Amino acid sequence: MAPDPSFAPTQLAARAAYLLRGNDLGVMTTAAPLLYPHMWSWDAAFVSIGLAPLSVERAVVELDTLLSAQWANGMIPHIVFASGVDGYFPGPARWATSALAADAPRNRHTSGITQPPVHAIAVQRILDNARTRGRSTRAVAEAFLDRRWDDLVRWHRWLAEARDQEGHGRITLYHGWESGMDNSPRWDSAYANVIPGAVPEYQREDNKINTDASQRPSDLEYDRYLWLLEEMKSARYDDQLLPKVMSFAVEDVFVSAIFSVACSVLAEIGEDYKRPHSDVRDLYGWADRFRSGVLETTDQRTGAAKDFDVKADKWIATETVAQFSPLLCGGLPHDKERSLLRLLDGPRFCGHPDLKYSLIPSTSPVSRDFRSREYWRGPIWPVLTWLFSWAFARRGWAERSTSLRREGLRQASDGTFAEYYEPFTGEPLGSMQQSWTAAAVLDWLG
Ligand code: 9WN
Repeated sequence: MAPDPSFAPTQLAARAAYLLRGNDLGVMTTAAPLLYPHMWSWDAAFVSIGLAPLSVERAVVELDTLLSAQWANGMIPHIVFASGVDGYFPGPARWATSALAADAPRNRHTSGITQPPVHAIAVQRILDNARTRGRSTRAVAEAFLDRRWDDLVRWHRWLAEARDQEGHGRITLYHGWESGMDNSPRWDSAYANVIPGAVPEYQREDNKINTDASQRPSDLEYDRYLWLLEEMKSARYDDQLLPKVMSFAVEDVFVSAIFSVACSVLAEIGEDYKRPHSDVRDLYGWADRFRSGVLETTDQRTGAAKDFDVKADKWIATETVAQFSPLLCGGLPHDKERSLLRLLDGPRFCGHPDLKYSLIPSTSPVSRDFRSREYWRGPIWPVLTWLFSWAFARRGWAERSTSLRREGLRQASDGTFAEYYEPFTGEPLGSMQQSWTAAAVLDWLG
């Protein structure tokens, strides 16, 4: 058998840069060339992190494009559609946001849901990169912050208000796609209560591009995804009506932890760049509220976090990466945090003896929900590796951060820039040439 190809760091970085260039449509980078030919919200944030070491100017353009599609209520939509590009379903006609939603932008086509709020992290990485450059590049980054500060705060305010109407300190999602982990076992019980009504006829595009059915969600899952769109459309995407009409509503602990840390990051930027005190105060307030919301979900013994099914009024405990949410935002008492780190290092996750790389699988290999190749039910996502390695560095855990980076780079050295990887064999799965995988590599190697 031929040995696996393995690219040296400089070659790998060059290929990653070349990939992002290839996926660049001008002012937006597609999430992937075939499977995802538009701009996705959290993908765009990660893409700008990868672009920053190459060109701060281009990284800023990416976030500007995304923010120019922000809704009037403050929501950053999960997809900004590239003009005149087909090949993804559901597209603009199915979402019909321009026609139905009072808050949707008039000059751009977007979806009607949101995605995890990692954008402040991207802004911080852009500013970090800019500080190492000359004056004109620093000025570009600072002008971006001047131009977009209010939009970024509006985005966070919308999450804190419209998506936590009860003040639990946890973000409510009305669609599994909003979690970014579409068909994770985390959502199985909540989806079981989504009974699709008359879903208008549709044709999937994703399974024409990725023809291996074991790697993508099933048709029944798609019926449910599409039914939720019909429910949202019946409420004209109105924030106040969604809690009443939606048959899927969950408090996502992972998104809540990301939100908490993103609020802290944005508040720190606000302090450094002398933004209004009231904004900084609100941001720190949300960081605390959502950190408490995350901590409230944790298991007494292990420190593992849970999601909450709002419709069924019950906690959802699954053996997935979401258990480790408190490690992102911090705040666990010392002994509980040590237990959670032991769980992370142990045989149920990174220490599983059969893993090819010591990385965090999306679902624990020992869970009965585990599927080694199936979307969000087992494979390893490089972008999540990046997120944890960034968070661990922020927490001051240099060794842990370096170890994730090292293993993440070993996994990515096959040069496919796959969307996700089979945990035992390291086989690249899903879309190849995925932009955020290249971005993670560029940040690691930058
Ligand atoms: C639906 C683009 C996106 C990611 C998500 C990932 C997948 C879309 C899909 O691709 O979701 O939004 O069609 O499967 O789950 O995290 O942002 O890369």
